[in-house]
Amino acid sequence: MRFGKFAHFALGLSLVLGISLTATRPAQSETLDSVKQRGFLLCGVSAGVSGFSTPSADGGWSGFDVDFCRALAAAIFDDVSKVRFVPLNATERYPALQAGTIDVLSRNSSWTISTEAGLNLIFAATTFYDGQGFMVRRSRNAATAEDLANTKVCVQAATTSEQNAVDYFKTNGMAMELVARPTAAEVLAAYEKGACDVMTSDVSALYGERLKLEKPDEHVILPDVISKEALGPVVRGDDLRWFEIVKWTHFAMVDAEELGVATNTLDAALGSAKPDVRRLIGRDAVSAEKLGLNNDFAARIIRHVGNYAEVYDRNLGSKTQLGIPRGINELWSRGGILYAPPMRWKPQEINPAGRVSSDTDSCWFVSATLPWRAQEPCRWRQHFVAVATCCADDNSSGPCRTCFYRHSFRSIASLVDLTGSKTSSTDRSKHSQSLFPIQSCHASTLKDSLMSRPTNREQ
Ligand SMILES: N[C@@H](CCC(=O)N[C@@H](CS)C(=O)NCC(=O)O)C(=O)O
Repeated sequence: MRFGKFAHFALGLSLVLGISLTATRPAQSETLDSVKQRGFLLCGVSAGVSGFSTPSADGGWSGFDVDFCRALAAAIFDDVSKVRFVPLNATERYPALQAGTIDVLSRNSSWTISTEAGLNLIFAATTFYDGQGFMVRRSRNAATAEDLANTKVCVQAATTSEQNAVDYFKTNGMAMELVARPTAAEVLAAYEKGACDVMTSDVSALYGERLKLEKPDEHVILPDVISKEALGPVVRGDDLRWFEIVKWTHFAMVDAEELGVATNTLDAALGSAKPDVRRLIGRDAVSAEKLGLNNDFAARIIRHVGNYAEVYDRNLGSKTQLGIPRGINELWSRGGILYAPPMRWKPQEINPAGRVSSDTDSCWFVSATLPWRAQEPCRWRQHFVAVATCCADDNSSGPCRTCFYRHSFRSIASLVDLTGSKTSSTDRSKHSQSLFPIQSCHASTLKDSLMSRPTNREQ
């Protein structure tokens, strides 16, 4: 019995018996287990949208959506070849995901409430912010979409584009006739042979489709963008762990771009002392193991596929035929809306009273509680924690050898060491056996704070 069916059964039973079920997150991802068992990922892509997913003559695939599948394979297997691509048109895509034919859908799919609420699927992230546009023959002399009244509009069936087009013409009191076709190739063929005056789709897809026309220059994409299309990977709604794996695969790529970690800088990053870089690439504590991934999953993605910018530039950027400007898909820090939470420790894992957190199996945390007044440069908090990776003092990323679970300064000193700011043994003895809170700020600030803290604060 699939977990989904079990969940429905359990929910039904609980309603009948009046028992309330507390939602708990399974420790393992059922999808991840079956991917690992099978030995490769099954990734649904579009049958052929330039820049996003394009099959080549030798059976290979390339594109932005395809690379996302490869990033997942890298995260799971450390091997990008361990993925099979399943081409799906708009009508086929969601049933294929629901039926388990694919593990994830990475196919220019727009995030909608009906997909999530109605089909029990979840969008894990927005990997490309798009919008719908129109393509017309240059000879038509249309300057804006308002010039498209009384036209025949070609669109792919079972897409958000179909509904948006109807809405747009209705809202603007313009007559139109919709010409819907099941595949992208049929839509383009209908447009090319004159079965319609206009072709409408996501702007990114229009750029690619235009290149397939015999004379691309004879066609223009109008400046109007009539909708918001948040495109991203989709998973089944019954496997939250898998959802998190897919989501953090995207976040890792965006974080990597933001931190300047790319394929050609990864080796340098592996020796970096910067805490946020070290966490990203799994040198310091992250909780990826909880998801069933290795802590270095982001490093694997960056090594084999690249960060977000590398993937964008390779498939869609100014050096490609498509040349789609980053626009709103630029990082938030550069004026776009691409924003990923950083990889860092969860406050919930902070334990009171200097006890080791429940996470003893991976030995990530050393914690301490102390009422402490605000003090610069680290703003001490009432309850804070010294967080230390358990892997030996030598910064190795190998298996756990030492768990720094004692609330002694030795643990703290080890933390300082591991964040790259070397602390001498003399420093250690000065502060031995003290228990005090530490905020996870920069290694340098942290060290200063440790060294300048008042003594005799034993709690
Ligand atoms: N983003 C829209 C449109 C997606 C879509 O299917 N667009 C067409 C535009 S050409 C496409 O990708 N077709 C490729 C195919 O069917 O393989 C949606 O999610 O409904």
